[in-house]
Amino acid sequence: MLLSLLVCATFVIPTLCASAQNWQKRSIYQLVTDRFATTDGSAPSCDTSERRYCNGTWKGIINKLDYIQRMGFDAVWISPIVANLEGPTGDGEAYHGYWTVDHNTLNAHFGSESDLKQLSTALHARGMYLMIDVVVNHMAASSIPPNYTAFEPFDQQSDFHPFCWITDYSNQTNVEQCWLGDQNVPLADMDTEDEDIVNFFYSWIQTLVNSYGADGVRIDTVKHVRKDFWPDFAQASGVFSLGEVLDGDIQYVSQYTQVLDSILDYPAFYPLIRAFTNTTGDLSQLASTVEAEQSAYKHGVFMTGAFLENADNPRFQSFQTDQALVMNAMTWPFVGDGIPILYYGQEQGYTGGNDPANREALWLSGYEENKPLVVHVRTLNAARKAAIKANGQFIDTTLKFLSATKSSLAISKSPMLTLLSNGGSTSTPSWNVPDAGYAPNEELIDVVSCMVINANKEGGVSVQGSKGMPQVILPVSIFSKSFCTTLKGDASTSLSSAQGASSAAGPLRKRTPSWQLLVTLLAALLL
Ligand code: ABC
Ligand code: CA
Repeated sequence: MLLSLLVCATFVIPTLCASAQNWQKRSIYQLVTDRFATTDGSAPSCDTSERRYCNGTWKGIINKLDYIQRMGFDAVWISPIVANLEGPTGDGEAYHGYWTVDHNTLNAHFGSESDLKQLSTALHARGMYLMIDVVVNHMAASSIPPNYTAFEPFDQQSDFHPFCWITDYSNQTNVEQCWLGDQNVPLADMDTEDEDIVNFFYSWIQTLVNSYGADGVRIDTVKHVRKDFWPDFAQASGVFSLGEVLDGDIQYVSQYTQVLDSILDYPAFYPLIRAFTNTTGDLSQLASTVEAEQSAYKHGVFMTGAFLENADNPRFQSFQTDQALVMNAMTWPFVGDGIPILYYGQEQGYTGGNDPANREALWLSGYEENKPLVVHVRTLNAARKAAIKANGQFIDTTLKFLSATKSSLAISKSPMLTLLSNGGSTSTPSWNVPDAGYAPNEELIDVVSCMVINANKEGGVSVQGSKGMPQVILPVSIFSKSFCTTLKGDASTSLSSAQGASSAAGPLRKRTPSWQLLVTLLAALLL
């Protein structure tokens, strides 16, 4: 682990001193600050194609933490926080936050220093973690050559690699030392070989994390900076690091598992999308990719951040809106070995395609909490927490594919058995999993449908799916039927009988669904 508890003790803002292991038990909600919530709760129009600021703020996030927490998330990844290029460019405004011009000042569009500190404090008060997104690789300009004097603190041309576009991704020197961006917004590539610059960034990240009480850092453009820059950077941050290595190649990505705590699971992302985008997709390719990752990455169980959507790729529903396929695909990040990450808006069924269309304002959804996908996310988070609580080894035991065909997967991560298929909502998939590992005749529940089923005499599972839906199966002893139906928003059952939540509050009366109780219940599962 790169984590240092000593640094943690010196934080200006009290943190939860999150270890990498603690992060692994978490579930992350990723949001674009400008698009998540406004300070006063208003819902201004926000045309993504205009690429302008839409007025989301850190205060706005504070006011909507209930919404995030009620889905069962216990960590929030916010978009980059420092001052960016101002004004319109040929590529729009810097509402996403990745166009740094001043490392030492916050982006005033999102609020004040005090607002960001309050966000951190509010998260910690709920036992939730804050992950900040940081960019080291480049600073953004609006011309070539850039007006270097606009940059802070690096205002000399010599602070940057000489201008050249990245043109050859097979040439690592080109990837590391040439520039990203385009003619409109060239991303001037920092000279991360220069000792002063390196030292600046090591001390900068320590100060940034300490000042705002961050519990983790998501690191941008990791593959664009030499690998040996990163271990000391991660160490200096003093917190958990999650790197973005945007590449589908396992061998390539695996090199970075040596230098950071975790990386985003891009190698599984591409086969995941292909598997569920239509009924002809191949689920066995997803399985073989994951098996290859398990053997290629450090320690075999190296941590990844598992995701279906993010700010750089078209949303899943821009390809496919069949809800059975959507729900199968959405299930994946929550039932595997990685830390589940959900990109805001996915739960509201957003359908935006390529950047900038995939950065819709969430306030336009009304933050509706009874939609099927919100319920699905709440269920998946609760199922994962119940499994973690029931099996002390859940996090450290790698998943196994008990069967993998083109159209179906049976994934075992004890005590959870997940059955996925890509036949779509008109299909009735069936699974026969003889070696599921349950006790003979054990009473089980599919937490997606809340149907109770029984293992057979050998502890195997034979079930038929309905309407192409995924099944996430747990023993009833850790996830009761009444708990399951409560999660769906059905208030007609009593919470008090929910196993796995025996210390939760008393019965919930008919037609009085209490989110407070549900939160208590989810919190009980967390502990
Ligand atoms: C803006 C506009 C876009 C326009 C673009 C040219 O300019 O909004 O509409 O298309 C930020 C903003 C973006 C902005 C960019 C550039 O800056 O968010 O809106 O785009 O100004 C990170 C962040 C990302 C951020 C930046 C920049 C970096 O997550 O949000 O973007 O700070 C590369 C980097 C990666 C970076 C990504 C945007 O570009 O490596 O870190 N993301 C190949 C390459 C990748 C490359 C990718 C996309 O193409 O290998 O390195 O990512 O260009 C797989 C292969 C992969 C392959 C993919 C496409 O296919 O295995 O290797 O990736 O099968
Ligand atoms: Ca670089």
